[in-house]
Amino acid sequence: MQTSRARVDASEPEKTRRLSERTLAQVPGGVPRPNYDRAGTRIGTVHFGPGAFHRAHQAFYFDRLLEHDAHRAICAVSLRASRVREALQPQDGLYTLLQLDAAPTLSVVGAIRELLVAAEDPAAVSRRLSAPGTSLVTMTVTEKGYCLDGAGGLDFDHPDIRHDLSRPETPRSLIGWLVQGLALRRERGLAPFLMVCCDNLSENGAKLRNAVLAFAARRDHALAGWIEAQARFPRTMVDSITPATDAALRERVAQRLGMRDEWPVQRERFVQWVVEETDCAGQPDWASVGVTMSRDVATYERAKLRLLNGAHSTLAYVGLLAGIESVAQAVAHPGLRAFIEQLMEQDIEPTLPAARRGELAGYRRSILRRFENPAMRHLLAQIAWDGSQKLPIRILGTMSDALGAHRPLERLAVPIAAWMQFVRTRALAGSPIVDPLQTRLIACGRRATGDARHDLPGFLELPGVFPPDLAQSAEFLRTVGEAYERIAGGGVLSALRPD
Ligand code: CS2
Repeated sequence: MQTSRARVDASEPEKTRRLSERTLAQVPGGVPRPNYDRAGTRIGTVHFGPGAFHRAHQAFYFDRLLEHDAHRAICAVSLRASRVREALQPQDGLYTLLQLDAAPTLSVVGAIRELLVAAEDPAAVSRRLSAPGTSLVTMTVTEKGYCLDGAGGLDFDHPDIRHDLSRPETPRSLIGWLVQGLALRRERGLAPFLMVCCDNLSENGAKLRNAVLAFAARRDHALAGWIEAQARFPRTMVDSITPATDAALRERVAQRLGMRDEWPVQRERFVQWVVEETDCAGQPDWASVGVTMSRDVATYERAKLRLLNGAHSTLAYVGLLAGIESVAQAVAHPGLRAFIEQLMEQDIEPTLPAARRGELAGYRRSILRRFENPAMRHLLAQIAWDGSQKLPIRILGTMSDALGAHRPLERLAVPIAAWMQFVRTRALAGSPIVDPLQTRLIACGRRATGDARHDLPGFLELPGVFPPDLAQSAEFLRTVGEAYERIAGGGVLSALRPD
């Protein structure tokens, strides 16, 4: 990245001054900034999907790593959209992170040294992926970015996957890019990079591995064999609540810095990253910056996805139907609070591995405290995005386990029914639904009448959402149908109370 080292003109008005290498020295003394020589760092990591979560989470850890390992700087690659590059390139990759709690703190993060948009400059992305210095590829492309089908395998009918198989050198999908990068490294006699999925998928490492191998096998069997033998895809659990950037944050940061930052990010102070230990050479010293290395990521991951994310999605759909705006407001609502506590304790926790049962009550309480954070305005509407992709991981897996163990489904059915009613309400109001299945969801919602027998089949036929064990279960249909009709008839809060 080109950085301008010209002196700052002292007369430059504060309003127009912008965060960059050139103005970094003007950042007020109390705001921590990169504690290393940025110009002396080297790119060792390619990250796909540099949204707010990546910048608030992984890049924060890597900023610390760079203090003692200069070869870990990040090349941030957006697959299509150029907004992040447009905001951060003029800032030489610098941005601010606000940590929200009773005493909020601001810091400048410098780990991103290069910003690329794959659709605009595929050659540059290929160069980075095949560079000898690149040892790590990380990603946060959200659930839908992996192009998986309902069974968790690669969806060969996905338009991006079809495109990438016909034009493998200029891919559109993450999976296409990973395989292209690996193919180039193999040709050049380089070892594969370590691939670290940082999305909220269950068994994220294995799903990524299967998708990469399936795609590679369609391209070239020898390549697939090489990846299978040599590449590693550790499983991870990532956690930090990251409300989307809004005008209030930009203004707050500008006031404190005395200069503009086009895209600051914010998160709660709590941050956690658990990475599976693998035998791959050349890894960063994860533990030195607070990453937990574990051979048992499954336990952390399942507890987090089901308890935190499951509760989040429940609060989102139930809360929005009740006219509530934020997570903190939702957990302050007495009826909703009691419901979510019961759901977590009585319905979700029994499906989690017994080994950690003793710790679950404390974990549940800590999650609820995090949701209450008065310094954070985390909009339920943000969590409600992509329900068709999130609910299978966050709630439906718990329901399958509960069904298998002959445990009750009544409470677990409520978030599913609330999601269907949320879709119906938005579709009838002509409001957009942010979801890769948006067109089908709007059609389902428009046809819906409020009668479960009429409406449920349309939802159950959505591709890749409802696993067969649930879609064919009379108990599942009964409990979701009853919750759905109670919401339609008496409002969402009536579905939370026991009969
Ligand atoms: C949230 C998550 O937006 C959502 O769907 O549930 O982003 C959640 O805040 C994070 O997973 C917390 O680590």
